[in-house]
Amino acid sequence: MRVTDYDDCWLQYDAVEDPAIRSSYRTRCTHVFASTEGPELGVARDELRTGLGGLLGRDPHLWMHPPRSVDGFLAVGRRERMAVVRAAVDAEEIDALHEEGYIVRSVEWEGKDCIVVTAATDKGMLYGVYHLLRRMAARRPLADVDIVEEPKTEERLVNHWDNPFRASVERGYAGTSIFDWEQLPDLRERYRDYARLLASVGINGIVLNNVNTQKPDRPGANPAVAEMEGWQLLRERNLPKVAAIASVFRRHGIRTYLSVNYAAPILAGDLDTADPLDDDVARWWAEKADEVYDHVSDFGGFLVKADSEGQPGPYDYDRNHAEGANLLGRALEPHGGRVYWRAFVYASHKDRSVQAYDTFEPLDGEFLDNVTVQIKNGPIDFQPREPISSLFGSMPETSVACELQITQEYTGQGVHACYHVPLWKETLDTDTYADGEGTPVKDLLSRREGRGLAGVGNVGEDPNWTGHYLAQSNLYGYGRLAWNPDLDAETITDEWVRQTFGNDPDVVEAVSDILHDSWPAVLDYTTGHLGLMHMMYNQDDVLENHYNPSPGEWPGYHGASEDGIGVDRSEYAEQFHSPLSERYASVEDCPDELLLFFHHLPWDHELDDGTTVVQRLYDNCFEGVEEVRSMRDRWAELDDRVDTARHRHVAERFDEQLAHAKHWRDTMVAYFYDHAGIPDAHGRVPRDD
Ligand code: GCV
Repeated sequence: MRVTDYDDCWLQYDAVEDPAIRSSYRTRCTHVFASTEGPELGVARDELRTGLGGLLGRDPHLWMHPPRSVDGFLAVGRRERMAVVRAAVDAEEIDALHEEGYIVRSVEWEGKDCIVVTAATDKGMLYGVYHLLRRMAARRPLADVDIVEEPKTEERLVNHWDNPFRASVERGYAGTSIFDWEQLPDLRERYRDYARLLASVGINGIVLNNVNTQKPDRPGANPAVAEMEGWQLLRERNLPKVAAIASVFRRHGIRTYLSVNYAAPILAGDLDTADPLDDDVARWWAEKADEVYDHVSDFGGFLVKADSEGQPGPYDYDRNHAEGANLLGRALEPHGGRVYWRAFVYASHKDRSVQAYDTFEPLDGEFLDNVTVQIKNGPIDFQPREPISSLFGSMPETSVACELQITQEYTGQGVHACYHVPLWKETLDTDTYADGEGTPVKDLLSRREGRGLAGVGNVGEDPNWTGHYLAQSNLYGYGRLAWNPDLDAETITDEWVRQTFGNDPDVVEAVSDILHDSWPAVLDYTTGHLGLMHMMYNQDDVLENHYNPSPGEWPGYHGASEDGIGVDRSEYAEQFHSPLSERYASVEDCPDELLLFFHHLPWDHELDDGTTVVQRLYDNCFEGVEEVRSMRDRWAELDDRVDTARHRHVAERFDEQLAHAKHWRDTMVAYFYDHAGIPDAHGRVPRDD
């Protein structure tokens, strides 16, 4: 049975308690003069009705003309249509504004205290309305507000790894997929609410289905499942379903995309090849694109995982990835569509880290303008921490997007608290030196069509959307960072906590601190905080995959042996621009947190502070558990400040996380001791329990 009673996440709109703030808000926002023309403005009006109704503690009055006999009002509309907007905003300001930008400004007009929200487009106004509501949720003043805001990136996508028809979500920890393909084109209320959540943080694209569009051909794979996989969405009979979902997201300023299978001409068509240089194949894709756009006129485009983990690709025909991607680019080009072509390609290569660069860097300049190469933040696979991908800054002639993982595949899944925003900030702020000093990753993603961010989504059918309540912060934070990668983590955290848990200063401080301590804790007990990779259990098709510790399983990733630990990835270091390449290649200069990613070092190698490698690993694993204990205790203290249901939910998970962190610690320290044979200086290892 589908759940219908679910959470509002950060769109709670709790009533303002402070009388002075409430009165100021009521003066300016009880009466709303809002345009009605476009679909996005309809959404904006609905959101204002809900949001202001909650915040003001009474229903707002919505007007089709400026209200008279009132002390003030909120105006949402175009400058050319509203005198009050003209009084607040110059024409040149609107002309200079990005099409998704907006202005929120207070103005005195005909003796009334007014706020205007305006933009060059309806979508911009919708974003402006969400900004205003966010500000009110944080109880910030409206009397002298003057905000001119534009996104820093053009493409801000959420990628769903949802498997249509099976309703499962690959690496999803929040229940089954929210997309009910059996019932579509019938729509669910949940689609609208999800679209609201995404639009409120500025997401403008959604990929509906998993990049794995076909069950890999491997022993144990269930052949019956292949009949129900995502490649089928391209079939004519399924396109009305796609169109129905797209109609909901469109109203919220979000374009719909599909993951497609490279062999679709064979699977969904009747060709016997998918060779990108074959004329029939090109014709098939062009006709398929026409068909898709007949159903979804503003369709965003295709996302492709090719030649990776069992998915087909151009290598099957001895073609390269530019030839592969451009085939789809040409088909989408007449419709204004875009191909997101993933750089996550690896196979039979001695070290996975170098392969994306080896594959794609030589192809720089060969991709069509409407092809974006989508690059994971790091070279391995969403580990708790990785260096940036060396492809950032190495493809100046190519549109690139950074793929981040919102879902917590390797960071505790649905159980552990792990706030990813600081992790993402680290990636986005890292200087690539591509154009000399001062070329951080985020600048390579900014303000050019086809560049931006893609986040692997974390929502599912759970009533709270994300499985773990605190994981809502990752969805929120992703959206906010995608809109503006310059935002600092603290600002994003503060916004989220206030909107989600209210403005009690003790709660804001405690929850913010917990979130900020959560990633370092996970790093400590899952990696020893020295850059180890893939210490997780790693058997496909089992629930605990990538959750439990299993360091002995894939030693190639972390290099533990009798003589030391870590992997010599000097070849990877060479792929960076100077001075990053030298910094990573040098044991002395490499930052501690990446040391064992780049170097194989003796267990007794001394770090800067005189601690040995093995001792630091022990210390950090123990420290990680204490950090979780502290987070759990701080959360427990909020029991009379947070509502019972949410408090209990998070408290239970902290109990589970603490037990699991101990399991991680004990497994890891035993493993290190087994290889190093060096006891802990504090007598904690070997353990006698
Ligand atoms: C969608 C990792 C994950 C897979 C995922 C893959 C990818 O290997 O474990 O579940 O597949 O990355 O990003 O394509």
